Amino acid sequence: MSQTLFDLSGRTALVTGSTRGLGRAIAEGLAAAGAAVVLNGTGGERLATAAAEMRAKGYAVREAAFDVTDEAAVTEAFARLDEAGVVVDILVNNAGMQLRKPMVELSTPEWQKVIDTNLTSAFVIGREAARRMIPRGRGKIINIGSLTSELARATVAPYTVAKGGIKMLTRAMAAEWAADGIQANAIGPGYMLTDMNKPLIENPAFDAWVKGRTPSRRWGKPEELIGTAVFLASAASDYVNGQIIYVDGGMLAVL
Ligand code: GCO
Repeated sequence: MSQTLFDLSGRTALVTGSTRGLGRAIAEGLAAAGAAVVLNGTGGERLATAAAEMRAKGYAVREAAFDVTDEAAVTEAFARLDEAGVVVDILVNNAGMQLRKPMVELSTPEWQKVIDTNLTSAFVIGREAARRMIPRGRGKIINIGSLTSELARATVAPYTVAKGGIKMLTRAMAAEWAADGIQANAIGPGYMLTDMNKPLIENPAFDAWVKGRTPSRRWGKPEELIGTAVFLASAASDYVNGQIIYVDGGMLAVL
């Protein structure tokens, strides 16, 4: 029973920003649970290498090179998947970026870029996916939130605003698409060991703060998101909708 509930065989998952970091870990986790995976990056060597590494592990992998902030490129990528007969059953809106700067020094284009990358892309790609999921009467959308979906941190204002938006976009998706058999949920990772967080990990004061502030007393590993991702991608979560599940070592639960 539990094996069938979490089995992703026969399903295809598109994971944005999946050449490295959290997206890569989630893509590998979904593949290990049986899904075929469409990896995404802006192209070039990193995407080809990630795909080759996953194929070497025996996983079914397709590459979709597109910039998540380029709407025309997104539409084209979906058209190419349609032509190839690839049905996206599971969408993970993971692609994201960080820009750490005090707000008084932040330019409007910088603000916009962070919002476009972390929030608007999830709407645009989610809409393309949902347009195809709705007629089929099923689909899974997993958005990647953050602790900053709930709490602010100085120097990351646009990221915080985007991730707060991700929480509400997830609810908006559930509100509009749940009746069509789509489950839209989010994962809120805590402080994770990723390239994006390298400057924080390498900063002794920040590292000490994370370890002191997190009840688990450590940073999270990207692969620690897999269980929640598989749950939200599988039949096990068919009546779970509009939720954000924090995988944060307990951080949001305590002061
Ligand atoms: C930061 C980090 C964030 C956090 C994440 C925690 O600057 O605060 O880059 O990305 O790791 O938001 O959920």
